Amino acid sequence: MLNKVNAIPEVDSFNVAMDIEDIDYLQLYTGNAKQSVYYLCKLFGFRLKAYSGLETGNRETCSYVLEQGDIRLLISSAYSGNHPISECIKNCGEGVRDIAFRVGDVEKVFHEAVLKGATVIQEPSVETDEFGIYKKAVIGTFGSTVHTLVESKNYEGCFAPGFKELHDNYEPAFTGLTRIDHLGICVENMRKWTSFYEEVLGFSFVNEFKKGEVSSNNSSLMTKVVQNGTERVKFPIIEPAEGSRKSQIQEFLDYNGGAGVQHIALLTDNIIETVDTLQTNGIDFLYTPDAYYKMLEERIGNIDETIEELNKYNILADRDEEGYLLQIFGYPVSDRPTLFFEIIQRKGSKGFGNGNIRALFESVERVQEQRGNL
Ligand code: TYF
Ligand code: FE
Repeated sequence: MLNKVNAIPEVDSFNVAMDIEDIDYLQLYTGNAKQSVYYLCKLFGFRLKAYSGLETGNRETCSYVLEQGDIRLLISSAYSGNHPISECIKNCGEGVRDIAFRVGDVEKVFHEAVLKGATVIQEPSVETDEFGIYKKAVIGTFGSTVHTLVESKNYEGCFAPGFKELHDNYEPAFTGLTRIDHLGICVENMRKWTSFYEEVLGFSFVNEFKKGEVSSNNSSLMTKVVQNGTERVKFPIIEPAEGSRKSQIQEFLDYNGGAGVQHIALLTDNIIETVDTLQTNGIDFLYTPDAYYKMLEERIGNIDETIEELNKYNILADRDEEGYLLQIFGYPVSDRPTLFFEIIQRKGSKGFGNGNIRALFESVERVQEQRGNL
């Protein structure tokens, strides 16, 4: 009876997984936000929308809001070495530290998640300015990653209170990236974190690949995909499995100082045009040997693209009962072999290209050999 003020009525009928609508933004911590913004705009075709920093009265951190299609990135740096952002970069390097969810009701999602065992990082708060009401709360997840819960349905500003509208004049080439398809998450313990998303946030389980099903001759992984109620948030949770060599999953964990977002998979409606533009802009993708394409026709059957064009661009293809998908993997975006981008186009398939893991691991092993990380 003592905590009556905090009691949330009708919590039982509240569906957390449905109230989490989508990823609102991904926040990346970087040592030099200004230059990361330049890279993401010029090479990947993002556009600058908003800014917070010294010029807007923010004495602690600077953040740039980048957008493309439904994708929103928040690129942040700190002005001092003892700020948590600087500490985080020291330990984990540059990467995704916040997967913010757009929710219908912050208080309800927060209380439900905390009731089921989520760590509290920041209690629900309300900020108001001339553009409306912005509510948020923060809970912890794998590694040093967090989920900010954002309720902005009554907010009309460019991003959040404290941000001012700011535009770039980079005029990047159109790359055609439309939304975040999924985030590949590397963890030490797959069961622990799939259970977290299932139990704490009500996510459901999509599919699973065990050790040996997805491996090269030398390295291996286990993965299980979880998704939210609207099926807009999809997380393949990946754990390294024993192999004779260090897998790229273990390499990620070593250099990231533990669990984290390993790849951001971005969706396009035309992967050939997207990859062509990204390559012209100067982005390198993993190489796939010709032998892969010799066997591809048999594996993939009839597709709209020619094997020759896929081969030319190093694009991988995979088929399941519902259709096929095309995907390609980039190199890590910073010097530590951690975060990278995947580009993906779906033609019916709702899978994640597990038929390509062998080819992928073999390409990565060639690069790992150069890094001395086998
Ligand atoms: O997200 C996925 O599951 C696929 C496959 O290091 C994958 O993109 C898994 C692990 C990995 C790279 C890709
Ligand atoms: Fe992926």
